[in-house]
Amino acid sequence: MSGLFISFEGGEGCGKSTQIKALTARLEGEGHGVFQAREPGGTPLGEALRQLLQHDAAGDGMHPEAELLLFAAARAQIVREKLLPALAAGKVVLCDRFIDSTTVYQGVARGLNRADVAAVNQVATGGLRPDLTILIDLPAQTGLERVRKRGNGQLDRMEQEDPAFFDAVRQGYLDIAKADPQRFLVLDGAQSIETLQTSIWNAVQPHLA
Ligand code: Z5A
Repeated sequence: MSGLFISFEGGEGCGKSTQIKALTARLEGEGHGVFQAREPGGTPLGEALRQLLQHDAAGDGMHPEAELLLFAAARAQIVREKLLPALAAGKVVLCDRFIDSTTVYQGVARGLNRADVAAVNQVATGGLRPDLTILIDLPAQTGLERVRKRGNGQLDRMEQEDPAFFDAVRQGYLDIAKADPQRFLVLDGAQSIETLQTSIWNAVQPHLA
């Protein structure tokens, strides 16, 4: 595998998509091939699972264990169908959410057994791990307000969780980042879009050498 794998993590509305777009433009401007992905989604199967996880009535009353396995199924597909081929072709893969979302949302916030979540992540990825993970940290309320302002007022299934759930997500991310400082770059998402762009570029550049 010769490409570079960068994942973006954080709570709702923290600015991942905005930064992925800016980083893609910069990388492509410098002649790098880029492959953008988002989770759940990015393949026909993954997009169908996304719809089921977030919106379809068939997902009402979904048990946390079922949710875990559906996110994992979407990941198993995108890893093999898209990410591994892109990395093999030498591309920079920018992924909006990856294994850490599962660790934090299903493991920490939903309270599923952490060893089980890690085992499911392992099956889904076949061991693929990001070279760099950019965690954009933001108070949950600020991110949710951004999403509400941006959107059509309709919240998906997870966006309707109570504030304690999102506070647990934020703390969960900070805890796993602290435990793996080699892989994680933690940024304050309340900074301007441009300041964040500069910090991300400074962190990515050494990996391109
Ligand atoms: N999930 C899970 O539970 N388990 C898993 O394994 C996986 C996912 C993979 C996916 O949500 C949901 O699935 C997510 C976790 C769960 N649920 N929750 N809650 P999604 O894909 O629909 O959305 P998201 O990833 O949570 O976030 P998002 O809505 O795509 O937001 P974002 O990409 O982080 O932010 P943005 O779109 O770049 O910015 C949001 C707005 O803020 C926008 O209007 C920007 O212009 C503005 N913005 C961006 N940056 C700034 C700064 N720096 N200042 C001010 N305003 C800004």
